[in-house]
Amino acid sequence: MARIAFVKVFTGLNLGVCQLSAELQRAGHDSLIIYFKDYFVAPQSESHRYCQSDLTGIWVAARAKEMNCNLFKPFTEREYALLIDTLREFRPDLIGFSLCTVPKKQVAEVTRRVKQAFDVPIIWGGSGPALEPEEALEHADMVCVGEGEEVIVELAERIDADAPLSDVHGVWSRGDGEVRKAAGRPLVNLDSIAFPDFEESRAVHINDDRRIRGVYPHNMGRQYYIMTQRGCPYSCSFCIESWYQDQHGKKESLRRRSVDLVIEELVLAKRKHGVKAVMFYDDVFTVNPRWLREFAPRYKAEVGLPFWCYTYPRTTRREDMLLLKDAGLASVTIGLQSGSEQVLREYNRPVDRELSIKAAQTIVDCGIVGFFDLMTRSEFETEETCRETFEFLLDFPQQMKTVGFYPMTLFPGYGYTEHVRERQASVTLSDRDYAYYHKLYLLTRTELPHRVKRAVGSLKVFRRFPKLIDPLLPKTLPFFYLDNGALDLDGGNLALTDEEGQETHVRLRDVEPTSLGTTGPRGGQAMGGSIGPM
Ligand code: B12
Ligand code: SF4
Repeated sequence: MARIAFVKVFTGLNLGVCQLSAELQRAGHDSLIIYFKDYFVAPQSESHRYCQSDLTGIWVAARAKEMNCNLFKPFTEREYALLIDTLREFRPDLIGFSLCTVPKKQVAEVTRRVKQAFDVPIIWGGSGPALEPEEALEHADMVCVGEGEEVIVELAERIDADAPLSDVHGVWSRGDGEVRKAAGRPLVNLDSIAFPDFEESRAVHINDDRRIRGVYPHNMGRQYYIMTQRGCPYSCSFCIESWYQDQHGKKESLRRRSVDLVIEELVLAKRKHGVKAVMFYDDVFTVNPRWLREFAPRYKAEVGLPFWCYTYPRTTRREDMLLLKDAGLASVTIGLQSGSEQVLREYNRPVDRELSIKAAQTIVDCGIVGFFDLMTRSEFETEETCRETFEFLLDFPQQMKTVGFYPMTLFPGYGYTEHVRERQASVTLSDRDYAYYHKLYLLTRTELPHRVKRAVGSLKVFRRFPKLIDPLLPKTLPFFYLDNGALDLDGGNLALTDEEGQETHVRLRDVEPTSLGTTGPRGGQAMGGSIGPM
C-alpha cells in the first residue's frame, strides 16, 4: 500500500486533489490532503498590506470599487514546521502538489522547503503545470500533464512494486538534465472515476500558524461542489477549455457522467456531509437536453436540494430551464463577457446580443434568479465598445444580477494570450475610464428609469467625475461567487458586501476552528470571469 500526500497551497480549487485521493483510496492506497494557507479578498487600497500572486485577480465590486482577490499573508516558519511535521507523521512515499498558474511561485517555494526535509519524489499536477510542464520541472521531479486519475494509481502501484516512476504515461520528468516526456494517455471515461474524497479524517488545514485536523474542505461550506462533465462545446480563446480542445480534440474532450452516478454521489453527499445546496461547476451545465431531461426528475425526487449552475446564451432553452427550475434550480449564471459583438469576436465567442438578451429573458420569465458574468479591462476594448456594452446592458433584462466584473487575465498557453501578442494589443483605457464604465454598467442594474440611466451616460460631468454616479448605485452587490456556505438562495444575496468594502474583507483567519466541520465556515475567495465561466 503506497502512501501519497497532496499539498494544496491555498484553499479552493480542491476538486482535483479530492478526486485523486479518492482514486487512491479505491485502489487500496493511503492518502492525505493538506490545505496550506488561505487566500482572501480586500479592497485594492489595502492590498499593499498583504502578499499577492503575480496574477492577482481583481474583482470590480459594489460601486465599482476594485478589490484584490488571491491575497495572502506571508508564509511563516511555524506554518512550514507544521507542514513538515504533518508530512512526517504521514510518512509519504510521494508528495503531490495541485495548482493552476496563479500560485506557481508560492508552490515553488513550498516545494523547495518540502524537498529540503524529505527524500521522496515530488509531482506537480493541475492546469498550471499542464500548461507549462517544463517550467514546473524546474521545481518538481515529475509533472502530470493531463488528467491524473489513472496516473496517480499507476504511480502508487509502481511505488509498491519498487518500479521506476519516470515512464508512467501522462508524466514528464527530469533526468540527467533532460526532460523525459512519457507518452500521453487517452482521456478518462468519467463513469469510471471514483466519487471525490471529502473524508474529514484525511484532510488537514494549516493557516495562521494553526493546524486543524479533520476538515471538510472548508471553502465549500454547506454547499457541495460537483462536476458532471468535462469539456465544453465552445472554444473561447481566454478559457482553458479551448486549450484542452487543442490537446485532445473538441469532440473527445466533452464527456458527461451518467445520471445514475451523479445522483448516487449527491445522495451520498447529502447523507454524509449534510450539504444544503449543490453547485454544479460544469463549464456549461445546460448542454445536452437529453441528459438534462433524464437528470431533472431524478434530482428532484432523490436529491431535492436547491442548486446553481452555469448556462450559455445558446443553450438556455425555455423548456429545459422550466424543467431544471422544477428540479430545484435556484439560480443560474450566464456568461456575457462583453456587450460588444466586435470584442466577443476577438475572444472567439461569436454570440449576438439578441441571443443573450433572449436567453436572459427566458431565465427571468422562468422565475429563476439570474446572474451574468462580464469581463472587463481587455486588450480589445475601446471607448466605443465600452459604450456598446453599456447600451447592451440597458437592453439586457434588469432583473439579471451581477456579483461584479473580472478583468481579462493573460494566462500562459491560452489562445487569447497568443492573439494579444500577435496583434501587439494592450489595454488602452485608463483606470479612470474603467471606473466610469464600470459604474455605468452597474447603473443599468438599478431600478432608475431608463432615461435617467441614459442621461447619466451622456452627461460630461459624470465622465469627468465618475464618483458622482455612486449615490445612484446600490451600496451592495450580491456575493454569489463567494464559496462560503452562506448562499441565500431565497434572494440570491449574501450579506457580505458594503459601501466601503471593509465588510467585504473575507478572511479565512476569522473562521473559528470549530466551524471547520461539516457545516463549514463563512469565508472563501472570489472568482469570476477569469476562471472561464460560460
Ligand atoms: C470549478 C473551478 C473553480 C472553483 C473551484 C471549486 C472547488 N471547490 O474546487 C472556484 C470557483 C473556487 C475556482 C476558483 C478559482 N479559479 Co477556477 N476553475 C474551476 C474549473 C471550472 C474546474 C476546475 C476543476 O475542479 N476541475 C475538475 C478537476 C478534477 O480537474 P483538475 O483540477 O484539472 O484536476 C485534474 C488534473 O488537472 C490532474 N491534477 C490536478 N492536480 C493534480 C495533482 C497531481 C499530483 C496530479 C498527479 C494530477 C493532478 O488530475 C485531476 C483529475 O484528472 C476550471 C476550468 C476547467 N474547466 O477546468 C477553472 C480554472 C481552474 N480556474 C481558474 C482560476 C484562475 C481560478 C481563480 C484563481 C480565480 C480567481 N481569480 O480567484 C480561483 C483560484 C482559487 C484557489 N484558491 O486556487 C483558471 C486557472 C487558469 C490558470 N491557467 O491558472 C481555470 C483553468 C479557468 C480558466 N480561466 O481557464 N475555480
Ligand atoms: S468560457 Fe465558457 S463557453 Fe467559453 S469555452 Fe470556456 S467554458 Fe466554454
